[in-house]
Amino acid sequence: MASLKFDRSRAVPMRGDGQGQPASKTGRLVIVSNRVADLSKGNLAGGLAVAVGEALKSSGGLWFGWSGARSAEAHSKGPNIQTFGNVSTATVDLTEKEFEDYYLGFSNRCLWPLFHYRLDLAELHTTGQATYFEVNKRFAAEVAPLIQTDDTIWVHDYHLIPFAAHLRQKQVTNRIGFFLHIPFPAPELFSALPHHRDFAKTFFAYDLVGFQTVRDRENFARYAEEYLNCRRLNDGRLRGFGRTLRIEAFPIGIDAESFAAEAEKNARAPELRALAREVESERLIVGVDRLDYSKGLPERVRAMGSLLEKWPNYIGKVQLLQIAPPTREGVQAYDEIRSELERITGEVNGRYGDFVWSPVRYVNRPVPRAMLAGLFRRSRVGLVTPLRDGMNLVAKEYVAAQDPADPGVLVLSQFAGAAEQMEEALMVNPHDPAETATAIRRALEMPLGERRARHKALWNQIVSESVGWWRERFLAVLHETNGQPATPGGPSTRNALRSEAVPHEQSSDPTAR
Ligand code: ADQ
Repeated sequence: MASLKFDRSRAVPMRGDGQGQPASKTGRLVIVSNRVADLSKGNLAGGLAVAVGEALKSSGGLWFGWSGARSAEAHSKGPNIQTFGNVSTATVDLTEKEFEDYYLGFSNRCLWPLFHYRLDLAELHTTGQATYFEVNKRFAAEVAPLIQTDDTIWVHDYHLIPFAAHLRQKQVTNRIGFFLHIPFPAPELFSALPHHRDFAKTFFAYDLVGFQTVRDRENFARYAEEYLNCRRLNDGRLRGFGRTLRIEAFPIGIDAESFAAEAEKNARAPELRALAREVESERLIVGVDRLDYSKGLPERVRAMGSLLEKWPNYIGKVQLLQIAPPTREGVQAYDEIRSELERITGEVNGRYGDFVWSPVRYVNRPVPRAMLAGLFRRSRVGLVTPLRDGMNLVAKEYVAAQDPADPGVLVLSQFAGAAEQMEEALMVNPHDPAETATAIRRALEMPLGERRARHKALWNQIVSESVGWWRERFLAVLHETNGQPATPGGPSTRNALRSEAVPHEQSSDPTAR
């Protein structure tokens, strides 16, 4: 088994200039993702929009995905195409049933928990799996006529895993890459998914599959070898279903310099000055997450309780400001995590708080990005303790926002993908509140020299492995894959995916579910 540490040399393309320039720059870029950013807004804020927006602008291209709207005419309308300079967006609606079964159902009630190691929460028998495949098929049919011969196609995330298999059925032979933003679980967990082999073999319609971490890549490779009878080649690629699939770890990054500038500009915002009057900066601990059960929020509040129990000198002095806006409302597990967080917060505040101070301040709504940057800079501790996370960009943003002369300290879960790169953070097991409490204390008391040294190492890491580095590496590696033709010269992808028997069970057409 390969080492589970992120190996920088492997993420570098075999050819290319090593500076992040694609080895052979050809044609447009086509991005396919569940949601599409609104390009009419000049400034793209955060997430995938920033990550791929630049690449789209430089090569020209198309961004295809769900409009965010639900309508009864979703199937008859065709894509809504809008053009902004050399970039177009093409969006389609979902029907109510598709929204319920493809988005809330199979994607978010089954795949999300399963891929985050939460077999207990995964609704494995959801009827949504068939609709998930149908939506992928319809999306592929809607985008196929818009694709040009020399386009490079880059598909994102767990909503769209079988997308390329459907596109290949439309005789699309372009290079197609896929990036999984969330973890890929241990094979023993993944194999609990009904029809997992039919589902997993659709990965082989891609030329390149990118994961956040080496651990995720190796989980997938082990699954493919053990459950799909694929062969691992000496260079790490996987051979199966008549195709050769390159798999790599591409840890996603941020634009650290621009986030740092934002933090510096906003650290003295009036709202934050008011906060500073109540809690001294050197006693402020921050957490910023979507309110998701993968983020370890109740465990984090328990750790605050543990800190105050063990070191009562902090009572009345430190505060955790936890910003956690609601997400995926309508999925029961999210309602439950919200109630649990509110109950535990009430418990800890009730036990340790008084008239003028409470240990946990909880804000249940989104906060503008600029304000978050300023808040990170004004705090002493960044608490990023997910139970499982593909990467976790908040960890990187927290480091980017710090004043290098007087930086705060990052406390990071060993189960965040970011832990593979950010070794100078204080690493914790988020399931152990006592261990997290000890790390919080260490962060609060850390001498300036150690804070600076840790921050410097982390800053260098996030600047060199930025979002631009991630994007260019992915595209450079994708460009150097052979773009295996689906027609003469090799077995057709369509036939390979259809007819090559999966030895363990009766193979059905994965794209016809
Ligand atoms: P997420 O699970 O959404 O992303 P994360 O990586 O932390 O998690 O990104 C969240 C982004 O939203 C950050 O840029 C953060 O600043 C912003 N954000 C969070 N809370 C906010 C709030 N209250 N108000 C405003 N903005 C807020 C998925 C995977 C991650 C992976 C990313 C990118 O789950 O593991 O790192 O995709 O690949």
